[in-house]
Amino acid sequence: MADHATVKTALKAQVIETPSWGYGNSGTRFKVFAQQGVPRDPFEKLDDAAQVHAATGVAPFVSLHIPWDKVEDYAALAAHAEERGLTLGAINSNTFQDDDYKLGSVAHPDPKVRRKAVDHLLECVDIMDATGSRDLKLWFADGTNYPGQDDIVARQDRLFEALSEVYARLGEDQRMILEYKFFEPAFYTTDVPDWGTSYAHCLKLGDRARVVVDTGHHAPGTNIEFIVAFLLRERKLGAFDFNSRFYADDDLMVGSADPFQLFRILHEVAKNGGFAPEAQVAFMLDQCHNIEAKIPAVIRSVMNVQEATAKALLVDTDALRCAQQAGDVLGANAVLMDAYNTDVRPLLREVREEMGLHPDPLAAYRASGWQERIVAERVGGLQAGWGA
Ligand code: LRH
Ligand code: MN
Repeated sequence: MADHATVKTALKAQVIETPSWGYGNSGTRFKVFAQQGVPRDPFEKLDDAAQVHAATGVAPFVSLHIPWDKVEDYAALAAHAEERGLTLGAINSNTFQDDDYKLGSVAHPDPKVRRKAVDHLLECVDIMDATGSRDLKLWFADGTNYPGQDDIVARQDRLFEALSEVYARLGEDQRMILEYKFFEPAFYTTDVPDWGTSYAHCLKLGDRARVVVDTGHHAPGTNIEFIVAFLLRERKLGAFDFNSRFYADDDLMVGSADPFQLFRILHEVAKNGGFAPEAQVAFMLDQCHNIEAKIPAVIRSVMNVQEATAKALLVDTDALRCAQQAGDVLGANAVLMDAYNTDVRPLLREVREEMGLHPDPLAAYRASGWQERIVAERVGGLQAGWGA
């Protein structure tokens, strides 16, 4: 088993990025259930994200979504974050909520609509200049609903043309990370449906274009850890959007539906140097807390990533390699299962205490009184959601 001291050091250095929209109201097409105390603006979203970092010690980054997090002064927003021990992370574009984008955005048949979409992406890069963010995170809802609706190859040409213009605009320390999703809201073709399509475009764009693996965006039965291992080998894994699902893009708390899958994914990350700073992999959450209390849900999610990470780091890689070399199928599998079946909660409590934190982040949050405070103070105003 890997030595605990090394594992502890790695766990203390873990960096998880939480999504601003995870603190706002969200739901399904059937209903968005508003919750008391929800933020009314990006500043209050950061105040809540700061509670997650205060309780866990490993969530200093917050990703923004434009225009949901549009403000007059992004430098002031960055300063607000810094005062709370936070850093503004990836800037997420949004070309999926405007009426003009019914038939697509960057892949739309109409060049005027494509221009509008590219201008939004370029505006997001301007925002990155103001916030100091490294990553422009691109997810396109673009696709078609019926065979014949549009030309698959022509849409790829339009997509690549748009990506190329934006890539050329990036500063030398900035990256473009391209997310894929196999369906929804389009139900016949999606223009970036899988890792291969994203990877192919990123290869042609250049070194500062990488792939985003959203763990909820694969066809059932997809071996996500294979994709992760392959992209790490190619140094083309840019980021994770962690969440979990039982059926489709459920955006549930990471590790809640399939903790063994999360462990297998993080095992490949650990084994292939993905936790090393120089690998430049961003570990982000992309979730919606439709019925559960939002800040505790994010804290629980961070803890789930910590637990899966600890188990992955405890894999006895020497024993594993020996068993694999020897063709010892059961032996090799047993090495992995030993790590997975290890209760790492005591180790994580020690890590938190050594970081000067309460061993139980959820208990720490409850004791903070923050939940009662925001319910009492955040009365009136427009609660944040996917609308504004
Ligand atoms: C699309 C997605 C994407 C975000 C959105 C909030 O399903 O995963 O990452 O823009 O969720
Ligand atoms: Mn996502």
